[in-house]
Amino acid sequence: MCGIFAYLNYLEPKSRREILQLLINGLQRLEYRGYDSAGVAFDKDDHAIEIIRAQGKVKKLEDAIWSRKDFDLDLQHNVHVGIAHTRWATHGAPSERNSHPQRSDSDNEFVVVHNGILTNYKDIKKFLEKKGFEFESDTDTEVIAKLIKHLHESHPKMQFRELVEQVIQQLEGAFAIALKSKHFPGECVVTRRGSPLLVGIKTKNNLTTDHIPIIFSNKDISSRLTASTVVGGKLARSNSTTEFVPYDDEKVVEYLFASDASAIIEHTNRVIFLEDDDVASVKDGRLTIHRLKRNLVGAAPTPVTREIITLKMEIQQIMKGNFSSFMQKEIFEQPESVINTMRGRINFENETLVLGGIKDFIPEIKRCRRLLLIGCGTSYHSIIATRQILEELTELPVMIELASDFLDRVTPIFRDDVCFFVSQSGETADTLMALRYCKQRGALIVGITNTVGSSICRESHCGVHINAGPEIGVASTKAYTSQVISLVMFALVMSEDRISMQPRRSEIIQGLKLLPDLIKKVLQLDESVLEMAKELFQQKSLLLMGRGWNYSTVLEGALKIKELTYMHSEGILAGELKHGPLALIDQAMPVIMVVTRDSVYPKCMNALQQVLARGSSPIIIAEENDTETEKYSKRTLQIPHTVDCLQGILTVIPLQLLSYHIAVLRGCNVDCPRNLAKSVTVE
Ligand code: UD2
Ligand code: GLU
Ligand code: MG
Repeated sequence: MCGIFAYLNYLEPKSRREILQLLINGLQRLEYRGYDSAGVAFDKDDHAIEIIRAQGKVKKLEDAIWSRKDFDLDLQHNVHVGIAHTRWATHGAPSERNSHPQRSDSDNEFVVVHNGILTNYKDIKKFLEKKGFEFESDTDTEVIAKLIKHLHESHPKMQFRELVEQVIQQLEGAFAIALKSKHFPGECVVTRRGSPLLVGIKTKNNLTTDHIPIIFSNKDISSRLTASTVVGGKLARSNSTTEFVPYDDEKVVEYLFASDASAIIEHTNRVIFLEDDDVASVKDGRLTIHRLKRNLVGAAPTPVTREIITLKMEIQQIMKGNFSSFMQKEIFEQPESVINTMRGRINFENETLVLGGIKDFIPEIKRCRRLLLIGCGTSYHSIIATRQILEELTELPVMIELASDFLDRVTPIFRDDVCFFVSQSGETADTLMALRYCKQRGALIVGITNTVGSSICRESHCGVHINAGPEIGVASTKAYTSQVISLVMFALVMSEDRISMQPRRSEIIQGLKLLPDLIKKVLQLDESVLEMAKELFQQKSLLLMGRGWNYSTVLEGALKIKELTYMHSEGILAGELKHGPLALIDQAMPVIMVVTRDSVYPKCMNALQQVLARGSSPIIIAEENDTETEKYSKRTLQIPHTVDCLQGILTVIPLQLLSYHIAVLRGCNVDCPRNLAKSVTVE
C-alpha cells in the first residue's frame, strides 16, 4: 500500500520552501510502502490550492516542484496545511492523472490523499455522474473528493469534519485519508478504516495531557440532511461542543499525519495511533477526535480517550513495525495481502468471480490449444503449486516452464497457445524475454504481476495484478501466496459455466474465504518454528520432502532456506525418493516432510516409512488432529485443514518462518541476502 503524509503548522511560521521540503522528506520516508507516483497539495496565495504530481519515485516529484517558477518559495505561512502521497496503484495505471492528491473539481476546492481500496467506488461514481460530476482519473479515490464537494454544496453550513464523517459512512473497503479544502483554510481532517494512520504532535512546551478525549456525536439524525443527498445512505451528524486543546497558553503547534511513524519521528515522538473510524480534525490549531457512536452493547466498550504515546524507537525499527526485517513483516502481512488479492474480485455470497484484467479474453482463452505458464524462482513455484488445479478445472493441457530453460530451447509456440508470465516485479529479464519470444509467435500473452506499469504488465495483452502490496524483502513471501491465489482464481473463472464442476468450485471459493483466518492460525506457530530453527541452524544441509499439492511447498521452502541462510537445502518430490535421493538419508541428515490428508497421503506415508527405515527422524508438517501421522515424529507442526489446492499456501508459511529464523540465528542479512537482487533484470 502507499504512504500518506500531511503537515499542519499553526502560528509557527514556515516558508513555502520549508513546507514543501518537509512534505518531500515525509514522502521519502514512506517510499518503501509504494512508489509509482507521488504528489502534494499546498496553499496558493489566495487560499486557492495548488497540486503538483509526478509519475515515478518521490525524486521525480521533487524535481517537478523545484523546477516550478510560478510561485514564491520564500512566502511565509503562519498557518498552513500541506498534504502529500506516494502511490502504489490499485485503481488505474500509474500516471500523473491518477496520482494523488485527487480533487473535487478544477478549482481544487477539496483535495484528498488516500491509501487503500474502495470497493464500492463504482456505485458512488455513478451517483455523482448523475449529479453532473465529471471524473478525470481511473482511481477509486476521486469519488471521495467529489462526494465531499457534493455534500458541501447541499449543506454549506456543515463543518469540514462533519462532511468527512458523512462521506466515510458511504465508503466501503479500506482507507486512510487526509483532506484539505479551500473552504476551510488551516484545517485538516484525517480518518481511517483498515489502513494505518497516526497523528504526531509537536509543541514547544510539554503537553498538558497524555490523553485526547473522543467526542461521540449525537445519535439524532440531523434534520438538515436527507438520505437522498448521498448514495443510498443513512446519515448522522455529530454535534460536539467540547474541543480539546492539547497544549498550554502557548498556542504554537505543529501536527503531522502519516501512514506510519517513520515519517513523523524526525519531528516529534508524541503520537496518537488512530483507530478505525476515528475522525481527527484540526481547526484553529486544536485537535479533536470524533466518532459517530460508541460500540454497541455486547461489543468491547469503546475507550473514551486516545492515548498520546511517546515513541522511543529508531526510524529503522519503526519502518518495520515490531518486525526485525521486511521479510518477517511481509510473512506476517499475508492474512491481509491475500485479502487484497481477492478484494473486489470474489463475491463469496453468490460464489462468482470477476478478474477484470482478463474477463474480455476468457472466450479466447477457452478456445486455446494449451496453457503455458512461465516464470523463475518463487514465481515458478507458484506455477507448480497451481498446475494441478488448472488442469482439473480447465481440462486443458498445462505446460510449465522455467523461463531460462524455455529460452535455451527453440520451443514451438503457436497462435492458439495462451502463455502466462508470472513475476512479482514484472521486470524479471528471463521471463520478459520468454514473453517476447511467445508474443512474436502470435500467442496470447497474459501477465500475473504485482507491479502496475511494469514491463511485463505493459507488454502482455492482458493480465491480473496480484495486489499483494510492495514487497521489499528480497526473498519473496507474500507475493508467492498471492500469485497462487491469482492463478486459482483464474482456474475458477475458466470453469464458471461447467455445471459438473460447481461443487468443487464452491468448495474452493469457501476455502478462499476462510483462508486469511487460517493463515493467522499458522502464523501462531512462529514460536515452535523458532524452536525448530534452533535445532537446525548449525546443520550443513536440510532436505524437504512432499508430493502432490505440497511439491511446490518443499521446492519453495528449500529455495527460501538456500537464499536466506546459505545452507544447502533441497526440495525433493517424495515420489522420486527411491530414484536417487534416498541415498542421502541416514541418521544424521535433517529431513522435513510435508504430509497432509489429501489424495497422495498414503504415498507420502510410504515415503515416510522409507525415511524412517534409514534411521532418520524427520520433522513432519501435518494437519491438525492427525494423530496417526503425528506418531511418526518427535516434532510435528500442525497446520489447519483446508481444500487440497489451497493447502500449499498454509504449509509453505512455516517454511518461510523457518528460513527466516535460521537466517537470523546464522547471522545472515534477511532482507538482502548475498549475491541476490530483488528484481532480476539481467538475463
Ligand atoms: C482494474 C483496475 C482497477 C479498477 C478495477 C475496476 C488497474 C491497475 N486496475 O482492476 O484500478 O479500476 O479494474 O474493476 O488499473 N494487466 C496486464 N498485464 C499484467 C497485469 C495486468 O496487461 O500483468 C492489465 C489487465 O489486463 C488490465 C489492467 O492491467 O487491463 C488492470 O489489471 P488488474 O488485474 O488490476 O484489473 P482489475 O480489473 O482487477
Ligand atoms: N486505490 C488508490 C489508487 O489506486 C490508492 C492506492 C494506494 O494506496 O496507493 O489510487
Ligand atoms: Mg498489458
